[in-house]
Amino acid sequence: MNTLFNALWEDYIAITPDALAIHNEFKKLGESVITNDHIALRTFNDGLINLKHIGEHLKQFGYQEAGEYHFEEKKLYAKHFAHETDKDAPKIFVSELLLEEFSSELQMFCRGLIAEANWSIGKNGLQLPSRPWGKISRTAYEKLLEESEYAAWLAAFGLRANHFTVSVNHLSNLATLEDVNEFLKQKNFELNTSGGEIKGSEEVCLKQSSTMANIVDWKFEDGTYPIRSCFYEFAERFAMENGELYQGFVAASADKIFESTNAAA
Ligand code: OOG
Ligand code: NI
Repeated sequence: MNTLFNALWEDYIAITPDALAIHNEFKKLGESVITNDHIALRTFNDGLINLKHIGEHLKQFGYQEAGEYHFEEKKLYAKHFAHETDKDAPKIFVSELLLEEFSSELQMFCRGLIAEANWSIGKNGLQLPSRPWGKISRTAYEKLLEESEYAAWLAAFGLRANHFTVSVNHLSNLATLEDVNEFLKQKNFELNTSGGEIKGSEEVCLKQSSTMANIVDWKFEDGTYPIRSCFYEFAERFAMENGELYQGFVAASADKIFESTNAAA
């Protein structure tokens, strides 16, 4: 399991300089261990990369299904997976794009990528992280953006950690999510303000915030262009009536977190 998270982290920080910079700022504050609440993956609802197959792949690392979520407007379905025995292991949030709800043009394009993925997975098995298809063109990316920011991101980046999430409960020098946000703003990191800087509340037992994804130079079939890559998230969990910390997600908040990769205005 640690090998999986190490590989995902290395791949993630290579294209998310803000995450590494914030991680290092926390270390400077005296946080010796930074605990991850969860990471997230994105995929299409078809072929060997669909949510069901990813879920099966995660079983070998000791993960099992622990909750499901619907996002009607964004046309997504998601599940989260939790480790069977290790309570401190990061949860894994996996969403998939509901292809049949989009134009036939988008479907045709994405099913082409899925065909490439099926071929590569048939040969080498499912790898995380990976983009089991080739570079797309800038025109294809722009076309996808018109219908779904998520589809454009997924086609460009593939199966990789879309974000890591710091567990605020485990920090010793910043007590609340509000403190974390103040600290980040002081250091000039850009926060996602969709739905407010803080998504969720103590009532729903989960408060979350995130940076806006970094803008990185990304290689397309026809050249290199700056686009938003990945973001860093911060989560503070609260106790339920039975006294235990809530371990699920909140769809209304997640809906806004997805927008952390939206194209720069
Ligand atoms: C996932 C967004 C949802 C959360 O913590 O609610 C999420 C994504 O952007 O792929 O991570
Ligand atoms: Ni998240």
